[in-house]
Amino acid sequence: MFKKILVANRGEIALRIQRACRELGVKAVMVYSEADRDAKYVKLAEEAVCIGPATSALSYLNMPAIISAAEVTDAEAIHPGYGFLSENADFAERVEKSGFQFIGPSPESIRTMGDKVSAKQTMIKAGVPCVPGSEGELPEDALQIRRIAKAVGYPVIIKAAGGGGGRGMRVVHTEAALVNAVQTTRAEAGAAFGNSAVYLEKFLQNPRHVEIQIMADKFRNAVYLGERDCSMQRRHQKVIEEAPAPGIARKLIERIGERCVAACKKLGYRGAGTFEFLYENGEFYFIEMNTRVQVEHPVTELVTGIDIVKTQIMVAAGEKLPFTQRQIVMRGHAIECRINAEDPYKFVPSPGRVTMWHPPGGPGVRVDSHIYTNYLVPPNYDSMIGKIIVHGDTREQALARMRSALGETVIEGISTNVALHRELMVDAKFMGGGTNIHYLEEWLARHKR
Ligand code: MV4
Repeated sequence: MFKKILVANRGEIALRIQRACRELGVKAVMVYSEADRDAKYVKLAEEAVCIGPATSALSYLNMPAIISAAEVTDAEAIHPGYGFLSENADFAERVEKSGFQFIGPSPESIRTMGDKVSAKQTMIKAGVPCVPGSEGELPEDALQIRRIAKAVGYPVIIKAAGGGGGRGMRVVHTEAALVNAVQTTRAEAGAAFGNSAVYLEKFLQNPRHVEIQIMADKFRNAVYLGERDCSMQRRHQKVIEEAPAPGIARKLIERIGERCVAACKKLGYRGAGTFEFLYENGEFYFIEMNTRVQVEHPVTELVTGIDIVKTQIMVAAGEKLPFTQRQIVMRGHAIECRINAEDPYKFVPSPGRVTMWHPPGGPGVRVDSHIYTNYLVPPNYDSMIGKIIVHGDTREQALARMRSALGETVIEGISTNVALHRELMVDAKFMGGGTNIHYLEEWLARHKR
């Protein structure tokens, strides 16, 4: 096991990784920007290094500053968390070339999955079901583009190979609009991602977003840790996640999970990973793979009892996966509410001083947050200030525990979305389970204030 690792992130995930290190007996070096000097995990750290000013580009995205911090503190490995440099293949490569272990997959795996065309081609070859579409990048020729779209059937969606997470996409309903849409998406993609390659898929109108968590070691052992339903989202920002996905047959999850595991083994993938699928009419369609730990990993931890962050560190250190697929048992139901510092109606960020923080507690309640009473939420970063996660024997019990937890939660001094969560937890459709990716935005339109 490593003696010391460097945590190249901030906020709740920095605290989460620090906690995993403490449990493993690994020293954690925290890095921080000038805006995060007073962060809880910095105060709690045995070692912390300032890596630059508040602006992310000069601190949390500053590769030389982070690698230097690892050098001066004698860390052996770097955990990138999520966001920032976590899916940057060049960073992973520079970390390894500097003699550190990157806590994540190989730069090659990150690069393959970062290009959505190569990711999809890899999954098709590995037997993972994908959305029907252009096999690979779209050609230049207008006639050929029309032929592909006609074969797939309208509506279709044009996506940038360099995009992902909802960036660089365009839905096309008619042949008349097709070639123009392809040209526009290409131009935007070239400007935004430095890669003008685009691909085409059948556009699914009312899918759910269901993802499979996998873990793999350096010896081609891989397991899946069940699924998460992340359909409750607004503008591609997830708001509520849960595990398992309501109403999907276990047999089907097992079949898809086994396909994901087979793909990981074929690829020689290591570390944590997430296969994102659209689920519609009883079928799974792969869309993207994330090569990092995800915000919503705690719901999987609660239903499996497995510590995903600890396991990431163990497999990066060269240990074998400490469990087999047969040993993984899913128990009960978990729900996560993301708590954001934002205006509850306009959704604009609401940074500032937290004058009072009273977190919820009790059986089956987990709070992952770095905030404290008197903490100043900086305006420079994502507005998520923490997560409330609950576990129960059934979905109904988890919902009841979440209602109770949200009822206890006090955050004063800033605006948050806690009241929105309270309303959603008593919404009849959400309580029924299985709402699709459009449900939250439709709900918000109905409840306009
Ligand atoms: C799609 C789709 C419908 N059909 N692909 C958006 C984020 C990116 N990961 C992929 N996205 C979508 N791809 C096909 N072929 C609908 C979406 C989509 C979406 C997906 C997951 C969660 C929320 C979403 C919101 C809008 C659109």
